[in-house]
This record gives sequence, C-alpha cells and structure tokens, in this order.
Amino acid sequence: MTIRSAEVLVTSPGRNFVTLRITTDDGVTGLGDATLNGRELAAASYLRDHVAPLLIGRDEAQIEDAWQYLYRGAYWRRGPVTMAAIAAVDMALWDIKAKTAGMPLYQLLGGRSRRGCLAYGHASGSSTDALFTSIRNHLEQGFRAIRVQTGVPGLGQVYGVATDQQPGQRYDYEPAKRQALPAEESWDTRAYLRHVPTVFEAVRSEFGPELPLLHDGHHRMSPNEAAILGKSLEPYDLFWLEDCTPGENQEALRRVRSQTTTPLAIGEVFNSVFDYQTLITEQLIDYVRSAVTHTGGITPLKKLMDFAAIYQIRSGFHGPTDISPVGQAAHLHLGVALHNFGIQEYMKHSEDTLEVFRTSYTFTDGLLDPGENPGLGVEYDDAAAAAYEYTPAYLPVNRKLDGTVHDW
Ligand code: KDG
Ligand code: MG
Repeated sequence: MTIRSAEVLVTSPGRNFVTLRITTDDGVTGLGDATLNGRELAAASYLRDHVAPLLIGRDEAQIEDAWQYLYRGAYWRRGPVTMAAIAAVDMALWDIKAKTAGMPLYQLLGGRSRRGCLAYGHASGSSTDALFTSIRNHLEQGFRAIRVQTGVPGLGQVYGVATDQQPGQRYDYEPAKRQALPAEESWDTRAYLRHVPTVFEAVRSEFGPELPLLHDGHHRMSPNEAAILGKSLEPYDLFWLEDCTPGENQEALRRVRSQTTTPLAIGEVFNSVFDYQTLITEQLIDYVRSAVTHTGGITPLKKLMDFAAIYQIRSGFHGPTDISPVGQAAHLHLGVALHNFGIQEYMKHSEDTLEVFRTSYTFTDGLLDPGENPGLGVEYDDAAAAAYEYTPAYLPVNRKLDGTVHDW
C-alpha cells in the first residue's frame, strides 16, 4: 500500500485542534495530533505546505524511515512546530499499521504491562475552600491522584488555576483565552513561595497522608527558588513537583536535586530526547513530562522512555485538554505497554470535543485504558468538526509586579 492523501483538519470545539488524517490507496485511515496551543496555524501550515506533499505515494508501513526522512530531511532540526508536524505523521502511520494488523496499538508496542494507566486530575481554587471543593469533586469522579494549584494572596488570576468549581460541576480549564491578544497576569515568586507550603499543609490535614498530590511550578522559579520550594514541600510527601525551573536550562535541576528529595518532573515544553540528555544521564529528574504531540510522536517517545528506564525514570506524559483525544489515546497505548510507566495526566475533554473525536478509551476507578479497538481507537467526525471554526486563542503572559515580563 502507499499513501493516497494527507489532509490537515483544523477545528475548534471549545478550543483549537490540528489533526492530520492520512489515507492509504486502499482506504485505511490514520489520525495524528499536531495541536500547538496558541500557535496552531503554524503547525497546520508546516504540515499542509511542507509535509503532506512529501507523503503522497510513500509506503505507509515504513514508519521509522518516514520519521528520519522528515526530521533529518528538513535540515532545520527540532522546534515545536516541526516536531508537532512530524508527531502527527508518526501517530497516523502507527494508527494505520495497527488497524491493518487488526489490533489495538499497544499490542504492537509490546503488549500490556498493566491493567490500566493511573491518572491524575487537576484540582484548583482561588481559595483553600474552593480548592477543597475541587479536590472532593475529583475524588467523587474516581481520581486517585490529584494536582493541586491555588491562587496566591495579593495576586489576581494565577496561571494554572481555573475558575472556582461548584460541587458536582465539571472541571473546565483551558489556559488559552479566545481573544486576539494574550491576557497579561501578574506574578510574585516570593508571595508564591510563602503560600504554597501552607496550602499543602491544609490539604494533607483535610485529606490525609495517602492521596498522591502533585504540583506544577510552570517554569516560574530560579534554581535556588525551586530548591527552597522543594525543601519546604518535603513534609507533605509530593508525588512530584513539576516544571520548577525554566525548560531551557537542564543544569538548573542540578541545584534543585542536590537540595531536595521532593520528586521532580519536567518536559512538557521539550521537543526531543536531546532536551533530556543531562537530566536523564545525571538522574536529575524522576518523571518525563513530554507529550507524543510535542516530541515528534510515538516512535521517539518510546525510545526516550526506554533510555529513561535505564536510569529508573518513569513516564508522566503531558495530558491537558490541548493534547487532542488522538494524542491522549497514543499516551494510553504507550502507557499500558511501557514497563516504566509512572502516571498519566488527565483533563477530560469537553462534550463538544468528544463529539468531533469519538474515543474508545475509558476512565474507571482512577485508571485510564486505551480500549480494544484496532489502531489508536479514535474516529474523527467531519460533520461535527465543520460546525467549529478556528478562533485565535493565546496563553497568558506573566508580568512581575514592576511590569517586567517575568524573567524565566
Ligand atoms: O498549553 C499549555 C498547557 O497545556 C499547560 O499550561 C498545561 O502545564 C500544563 C500541564 O501540566 O498540564
Ligand atoms: Mg505543566
């Protein structure tokens, strides 16, 4: 078989998604996710203008060769736009291969290692009371691990904190706002460092010692500030502290690691194994936070995780709502197959999104499972997608109290 068509599908059921659909000449289709939050049209153009024409007539079974051809052939290596585009091709080809074999993709990745993927949900609140309500809502939905984010006294809207959830209400948080210009939020690291340990103290005394708790620093600390936070959170036994330092500086984690035993996770903004070289070989982290969508696909993420396994480092793939159900399905197939799976981030997509992307994955008793449908197990509904036009949306910019764009 060869590739007959490669279509780039942009839709916006509540938020923007970029999807690649590859069709072979005997009609088998595969889907790939190339969504790059806030920069979606750049990934769509890269695919439509520079990748799709190269795919027509290629053998769809040669996944590794297609990956190397697109990565090395571009000459300009890495970068989020390039890697999201290559990721979409890679996912779609794996989807086709598994559908052709009549198997769920995880079977081709080595078969099951576990019953399901432990998932963590996001709880947040502008105050401790609102946070507790959100945690209770997540526990009622079956989550067995919770990410905790709160507002900081003296600051307004804080990145990573949703509008307060009412009892029984869906947690609905999309950090990109649908407007022509990014929102600007203020940030004060000293106030944050003082406040966060008091929040974890309150959460531990309310919910006890067993519940795995996670926290995301969103790259906002210097190495020493991150070391201070890691130390101050040690009494609360975090599952992980995520993105405590800027993504570009791998050496920053040396300082943090040498000062605290709080487990560390990083990588949602990384786009290749090279971003992890120091972190993995020096064992400066405990969890890999990459997404298939932003790391070039299933092929390189599997290699990255096998490399990480040698150093006792586990997966914690990035799974917010800007990873489409196609990307999330790929995480789950990898997750059940990998031996060194750690945890999977799970923010349920909106009903509108799930009307466009029909998924076979399930969430039961805190575990996500990819299901048994052949391939990735996701169908794309063109008619539903057509109702949702692309709408510009941007992630917010942080400014310090004196008005400077935040350093890190
Ligand atoms: O697109 C950016 C979001 O996906 C990101 O802010 C979410 O940090 C995030 C997380 O850990 O899910
Ligand atoms: Mg994060």
